[in-house]
Amino acid sequence: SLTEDIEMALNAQCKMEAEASLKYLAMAAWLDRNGYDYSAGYLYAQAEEEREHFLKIFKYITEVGGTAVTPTPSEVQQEFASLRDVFETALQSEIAVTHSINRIVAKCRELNDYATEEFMMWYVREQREEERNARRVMELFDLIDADSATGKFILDQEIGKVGGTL
Ligand code: OFO
Repeated sequence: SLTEDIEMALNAQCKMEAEASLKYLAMAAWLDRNGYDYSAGYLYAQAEEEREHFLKIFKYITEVGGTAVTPTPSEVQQEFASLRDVFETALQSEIAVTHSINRIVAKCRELNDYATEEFMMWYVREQREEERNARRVMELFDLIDADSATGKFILDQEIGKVGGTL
C-alpha cells in the first residue's frame, strides 16, 4: 500500500499535471487569438493530454488505496510576448515536470515502492517525448526568421507539424 510520502508526492504531481493542462489551454487561446491556428491546435491537444496525465495519476492513487485530492490550480499566465515566448515557456514547464517525475521515481526507490515506480515509468517515457518535441520547436526558431510575417506564417505551420496538427 501507499506510504504517506508517496501519496503526497503523487497528489502534488496531480496538481502539476492539472496546471500543465491549464497552462497549455491559456497558451493555445493566446495563439488562437493572434492568428497562429496550427500551433494553437497543437497546444489545445497538449492541454487534453495533460488532463489525461492528471487523471491517470488521480485514479492510480485511489486504486492503490490512497486518497486522491482534487487539486486547486494556481493562476496561470494568460499573456505572452511572442510566439517564441509561448514555446520557450512551454519547454521550461516540461523540464520542470520531468524533474518532478524523476524525484518521485527516486523516492519510490528509496521507499521500495516498486509498483509506483513501475507506474511512473510511463511518465518518464512520455516526458522524453514531450521534451523532444518542445526542443524541436525551439530549433525551428533558429532555422526560420520569426521577425517577418512570412516567417511567422511558416513557423506556425512547421510547429503544427511537430504537434501532428498539420
Ligand atoms: Fe508533459 O506533463 Fe504531463 O507528464
